[in-house]
Amino acid sequence: MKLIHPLGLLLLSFVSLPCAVVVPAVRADSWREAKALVNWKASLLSSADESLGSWSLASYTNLCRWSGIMCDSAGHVAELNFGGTRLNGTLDDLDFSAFPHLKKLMLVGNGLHGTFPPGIGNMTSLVELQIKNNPYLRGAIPRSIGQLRHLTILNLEVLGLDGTLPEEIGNLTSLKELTLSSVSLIGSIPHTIGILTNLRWLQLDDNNLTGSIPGDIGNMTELQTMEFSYNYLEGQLPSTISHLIKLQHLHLLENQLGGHIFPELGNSSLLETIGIAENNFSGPFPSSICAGQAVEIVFAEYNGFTSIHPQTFRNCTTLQYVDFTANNIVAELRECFGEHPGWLKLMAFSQNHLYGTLLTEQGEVFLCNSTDLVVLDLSNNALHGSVSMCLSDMPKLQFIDLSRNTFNGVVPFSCQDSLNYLHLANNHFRGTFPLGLKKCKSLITLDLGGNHFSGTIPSWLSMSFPSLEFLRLSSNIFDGIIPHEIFQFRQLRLLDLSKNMLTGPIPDAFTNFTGMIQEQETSDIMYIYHDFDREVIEIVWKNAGHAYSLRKGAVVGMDLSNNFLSQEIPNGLTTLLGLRFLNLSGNHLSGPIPEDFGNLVLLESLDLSQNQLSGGIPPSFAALKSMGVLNLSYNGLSGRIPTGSQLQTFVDPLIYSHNPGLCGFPLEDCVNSSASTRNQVGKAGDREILWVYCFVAAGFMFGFWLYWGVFLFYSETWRCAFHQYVAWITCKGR
Ligand SMILES: *[C@@H]1O[C@H](CO)[C@@H](O)[C@H](O)[C@H]1NC(C)=O
Ligand SMILES: *[C@@H]1O[C@H](CO)[C@@H](O)[C@H](O)[C@H]1NC(C)=O
Ligand SMILES: *[C@@H]1O[C@H](CO)[C@@H](O)[C@H](O)[C@H]1NC(C)=O
Ligand SMILES: *[C@@H]1O[C@H](CO)[C@@H](O)[C@H](O)[C@H]1NC(C)=O
Ligand SMILES: *[C@@H]1O[C@H](CO)[C@@H](O)[C@H](O)[C@H]1NC(C)=O
Ligand SMILES: *[C@@H]1O[C@H](CO)[C@@H](O)[C@H](O)[C@H]1NC(C)=O
Ligand SMILES: *[C@@H]1O[C@H](CO)[C@@H](O)[C@H](O)[C@H]1NC(C)=O
Ligand SMILES: *[C@@H]1O[C@H](CO)[C@@H](O)[C@H](O)[C@H]1NC(C)=O
Ligand SMILES: *[C@@H]1O[C@H](CO)[C@@H](O)[C@H](O)[C@H]1NC(C)=O
Ligand SMILES: *[C@@H]1O[C@H](CO)[C@@H](O)[C@H](O)[C@H]1NC(C)=O
Ligand SMILES: *[C@@H]1O[C@H](CO)[C@@H](O)[C@H](O)[C@H]1NC(C)=O
Ligand SMILES: CC(=O)N[C@H]1CO[C@H](CO)[C@@H](O)[C@@H]1O
Repeated sequence: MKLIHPLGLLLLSFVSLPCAVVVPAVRADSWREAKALVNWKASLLSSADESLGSWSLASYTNLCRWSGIMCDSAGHVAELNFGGTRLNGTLDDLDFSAFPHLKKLMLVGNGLHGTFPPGIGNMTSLVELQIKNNPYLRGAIPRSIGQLRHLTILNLEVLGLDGTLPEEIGNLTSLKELTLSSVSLIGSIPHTIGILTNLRWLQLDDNNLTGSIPGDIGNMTELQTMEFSYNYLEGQLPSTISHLIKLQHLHLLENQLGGHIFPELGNSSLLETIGIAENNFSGPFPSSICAGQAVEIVFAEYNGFTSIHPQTFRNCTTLQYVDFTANNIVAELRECFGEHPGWLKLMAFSQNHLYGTLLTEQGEVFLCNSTDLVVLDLSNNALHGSVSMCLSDMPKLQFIDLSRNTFNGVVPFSCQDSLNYLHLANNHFRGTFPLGLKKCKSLITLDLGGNHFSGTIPSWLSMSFPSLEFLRLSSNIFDGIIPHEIFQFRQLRLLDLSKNMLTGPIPDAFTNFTGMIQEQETSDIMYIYHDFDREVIEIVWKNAGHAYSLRKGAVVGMDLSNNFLSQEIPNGLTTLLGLRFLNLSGNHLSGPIPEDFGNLVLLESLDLSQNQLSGGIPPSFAALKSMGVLNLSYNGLSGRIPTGSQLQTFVDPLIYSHNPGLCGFPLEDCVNSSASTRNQVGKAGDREILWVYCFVAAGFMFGFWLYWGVFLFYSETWRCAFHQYVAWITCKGR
């Protein structure tokens, strides 16, 4: 190739003689550009060849038609665009200085490795530089980047860099968009960033940036979006941010920022989003936050705010999403939101100290005007009083969590088809199972645990809630039997009826109970809004309570403990192969443990303690390879504890205690104990012993009647004769 080229150039120069002044100059540039590209191509691994097939020096006059290349009107390479092309190599052999006219360079998802090339600063005409999704591209952003004075868009995302953001970034005074997301930047944000007064978009999220946000940031008066989330930024928010009168979106989620928020933050009449969640902000939340009348989103969860001024949200007609979960806010509910807050798709104030009731002084529910409400989370506060009907008038409501307050009275409300999650746990609700819920056809979770509900568990639940996955009715005073229809839920994966007063057998009707048959790896729970993931349910397994995120998906379990359930453990239970935990402790269950228990290979926690189970531990127990917690104590079990690698890890003899007939590791060895010989004989042996006892008893009865019957029923002479006969035998024996 190299040999052909001068000849070709010579030939071409002759042919196009009239244009000899201009064209050879362009051709010479083309030659240089083509050569740089072909040299680079040669350095790439073979897999790149196909996509760059058109690149060859022989066709350098066609350079502008090579794949990934666009030329300007003068025929210079103006754009290199390798979106999605697998290049599989480094940028080391690309001569950047060969492209003095390049305006745009795009390298997206190319499998590039090696280091970020300093030579990139030679492309001094660049207007747009985007290098994205090349996670093995290492090194640092070079200082030479400051030479790209015409750059208006710099977009580096998902790269494996580890350097700081160089001060020279401040030289790029034409920049309008600067995105450096997920590129592992370390160090602090250079104050020179404040020089970029034309910048509209500044995104530095998901890096390892430390230090404080420089006050110079207030000089960037064109800024509309500031995204610094997911870093380690600390210190106070500089008050100069209030100079950013065009700011619309402020995202500072998950940093270590602290102190008070200055009141002027709300002055901007364009500010829509305030994302300050998961920091260490404290003090009162500024009352003027809505002064600009544009705020739609306030994500302030997981901070240390102590109060919300009563006026704060009253005039916030634009507000839609408000999340103050897990702060220290002490406030009266209605004082905080006004009598009729019309906003809100999302209202999340869980884990604060809100007090008061949901009712207004006129006895109306203060929330009734919020017909757009999607999420209402007031759990873990100090609210009281009754809960009203109007929740059923909210056609978009998907999530209600009022758990862990002191609400009382009956649950009068019904719901719309929209409702997926209903959490009313740990309050003082009473009355029978709320009939109004019959209409909640779309429920995925129903948690009524820890209240004073009474009466029977209705048989219509599985009919009315066809999509239910999580049902928790524990710690109430439900009585009566467990209706067999409970096992007609097709998607149920958590059933917790523990700590009630249920009687009768566990129904053996599992054929339609398909939700527990399979392992549930992931959850198909949809996000209600972008990252709201507070769908939590309290479960007890492995002897401890957990606030379990439904999003984790994997939990499949049944807890029927602490009731008055009787009769045998149904065999059908052993078909629920997805079970991760099963707790039947504290009932009156009797009979043997089903032989096929070993089928439940995913079982991690099994508690059958405090029942009247008898017989042996089935040998199939040795197959329960996932088991981490086992408790069989306080039963009437007997025989040898099966051996199996997993069972050998249960060294605590207390899990078998109060079963007088059990032996083997970790209890006493079966061979030496008297219990063992009897047990090894097994059931047949037991039957023999029973026969022996019967014969002995029968023999005794026979003898008894033979002796005393004579006295009772026969004549005096016979009695005497009999006595003499016995005496004679006795004497003769001596
Ligand atoms: C890149 O090249 C290496 C080494 O030849 C090869 O193992 C790898 O599969 C290639 N990757 C791609 C995405 O082509
Ligand atoms: C290109 O950039 C490198 C590194 O910044 C530099 O050493 C080299 O002199 C530059 N070449 C040209 C032709 O500008
Ligand atoms: C960034 O922080 C994460 C987590 O702290 C760490 O694993 C990673 O190595 C850090 N990256 C750099 C480039 O320092
Ligand atoms: C920002 O503005 C202030 C006050 O006008 C000035 O003192 C400071 O040097 C500026 N910062 C930058 C980085 O331009
Ligand atoms: C910003 O708001 C505060 C009160 O919230 C007000 O006193 C101040 O004048 C406002 N500043 C500007 C520049 O609008
Ligand atoms: C959070 O702020 C408080 C003071 O408001 C301070 O005592 C505490 O150390 C801070 N925590 C962190 C992790 O910075
Ligand atoms: C709320 O709006 C009313 C009526 O427009 C006004 O009188 C009041 O001052 C406003 N309150 C706040 C805190 O802005
Ligand atoms: C809210 O609802 C009440 C009655 O339910 C009504 O009187 C009031 O006008 C409504 N307010 C708004 C702002 O819609
Ligand atoms: C399973 O569901 C079918 C159809 O709904 C029903 O006919 C059948 O009786 C159910 N079986 C059990 C054991 O509940
Ligand atoms: C079974 O439930 C009881 C309470 O009903 C609880 O105390 C026990 O720890 C649970 N067992 C396991 C293994 O979690
Ligand atoms: C087993 O269950 C009994 C009764 O339910 C309980 O008292 C005991 O603490 C439990 N033991 C273990 C080791 O979990
Ligand atoms: C020409 C120019 O503005 N150069 C500046 C580039 O950035 C560095 C570091 O901030 C400055 O020292 C230069 O003056």
